[in-house]
Amino acid sequence: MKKNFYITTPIYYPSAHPHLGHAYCTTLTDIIARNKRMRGADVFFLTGLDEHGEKIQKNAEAKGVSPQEFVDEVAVTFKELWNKLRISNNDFIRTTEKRHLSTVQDIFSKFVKDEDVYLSAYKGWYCVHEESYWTETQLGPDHTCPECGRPVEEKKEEAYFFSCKKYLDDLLKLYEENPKIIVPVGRKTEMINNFIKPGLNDLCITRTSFSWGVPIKEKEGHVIYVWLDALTNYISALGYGKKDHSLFDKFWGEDSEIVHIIGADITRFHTIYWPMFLKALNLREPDEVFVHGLLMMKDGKMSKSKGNVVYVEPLIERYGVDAVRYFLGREIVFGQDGEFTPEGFVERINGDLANDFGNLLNRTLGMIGKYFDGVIPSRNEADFTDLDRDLLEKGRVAARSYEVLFDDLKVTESLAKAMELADEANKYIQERAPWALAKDESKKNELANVMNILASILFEVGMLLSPALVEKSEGLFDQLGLDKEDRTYEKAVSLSSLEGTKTQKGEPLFPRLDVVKETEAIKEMMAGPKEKAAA
Ligand code: ME8
Repeated sequence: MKKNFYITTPIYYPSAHPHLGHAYCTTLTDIIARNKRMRGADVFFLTGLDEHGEKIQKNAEAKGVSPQEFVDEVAVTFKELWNKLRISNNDFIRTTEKRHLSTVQDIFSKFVKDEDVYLSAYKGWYCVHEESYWTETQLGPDHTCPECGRPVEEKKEEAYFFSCKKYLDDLLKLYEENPKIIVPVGRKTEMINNFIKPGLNDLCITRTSFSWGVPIKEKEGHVIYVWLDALTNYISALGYGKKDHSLFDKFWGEDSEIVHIIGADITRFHTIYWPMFLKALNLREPDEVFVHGLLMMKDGKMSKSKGNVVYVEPLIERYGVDAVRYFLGREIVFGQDGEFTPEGFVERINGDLANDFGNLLNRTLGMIGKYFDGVIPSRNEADFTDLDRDLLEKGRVAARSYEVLFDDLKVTESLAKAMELADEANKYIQERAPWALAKDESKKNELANVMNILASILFEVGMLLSPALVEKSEGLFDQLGLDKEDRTYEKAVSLSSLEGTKTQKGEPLFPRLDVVKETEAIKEMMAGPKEKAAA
């Protein structure tokens, strides 16, 4: 693990209230950022909004407000949601900010000077919704957008183009040399087969038919076409090209690990054009572009335009932020598409959090209370049995696998690993049967060992889950009676003895949900008037 770690989400379009799909990407990125911080990395986590473009301009017109007023209003809803979800981003970039705008203009000017761009005319099939031009061969049936299925329109206008041909060899070399540049690898094959093999066209990077964008200095009437504007956020936020570029030097330098987390819908822009722009700027590429899957509903991708979105606020209100965060991290394998269902949500919370995790906590603290007046007893290795040694060893192995999995961005598997350890500890309770040991005075030492080991394992499980369970992990540490300064990753995974600590058994952290009632409640949220639910 490198010391400096830079991680980003896509910058979302503030075209409407954010939904669970946006929350999915931001939460997963947050879980990774928190994991790396907890393990000692110096992390910079960026998210933000992509505020220009024809779609935003049209939405604002429809609402009778200026585009700036429109995005200002929606920006608040994104920021509020990230607060509610306890997102720990270090910065929030908006592409209408001056710090970003001037960087985009400077980059375009450099491209002009270096002859990376040229003026021409663009003729093609354009999808207003996706803000993408498509070639004839890429179109869906009856001239529809291959991404969203809407009809496309034929357009011709004067435009600047970025010369992709100039950087194609570099891109292919990058694909060869860095297997992580597109993860999962299947997405790379898609890029090669769908876009590169058919012949990569140069990329249109200015437009003249709408005005809501970054104006270029070189020619009246041209604004930067969204993707050059949007992708630049990853470096403008760090101060690239500015007087104070210390953050840029630190987090875009060779000593930094750079990871972009994106959804499958925007892979092309991040893994073809972005590396080319960076090459043209003589800048290093990211280490990894991780493509997560999409949250689907029974009728397809969750999206505002399909009218099937699930809003996050009512879920947080009813089940708490950690239930939502844990569900998102654990239920849908990071990197694959997944379906949101009310049943899946309730089962996941009950099965993992109320049963496995909650039971371990309640039983352990209950027994420490009953047998040792709530004070964690000491351990005596001379009286260890194989089962004791075995559980401690499993705890050590779990921490190591968890780290390897996390560094591979296998977030779902890492959380599952932590939960497996909770399962092991529950099994251990059954096998060691402390209630039987308690009846035998000669087994007092063994009973103390069991309780001591369980407390250490519980501490570890809580720590491993803490990037997802940001509030309840603290609740668990409170109940274990740990001082604030002792709540460190190193201490937790060292599994050292917590003897003498006074535990404070409290309310169950995750009460069991009534399956029928809660499934209905979530269905109600999904069916209810959407705007009201989101308000
Ligand atoms: O594409 N499931 O913005 P956007 C999972 N501004 N993730 C989803 C999702 C779903 N149903 N719906 C959206 C843009 N997302 C550009 C990005 S980046 C330089 C510019 C997430 O508002 C997913 O991460 O359409 C997807 O890539 C992103 O939101 C797209 O957000």
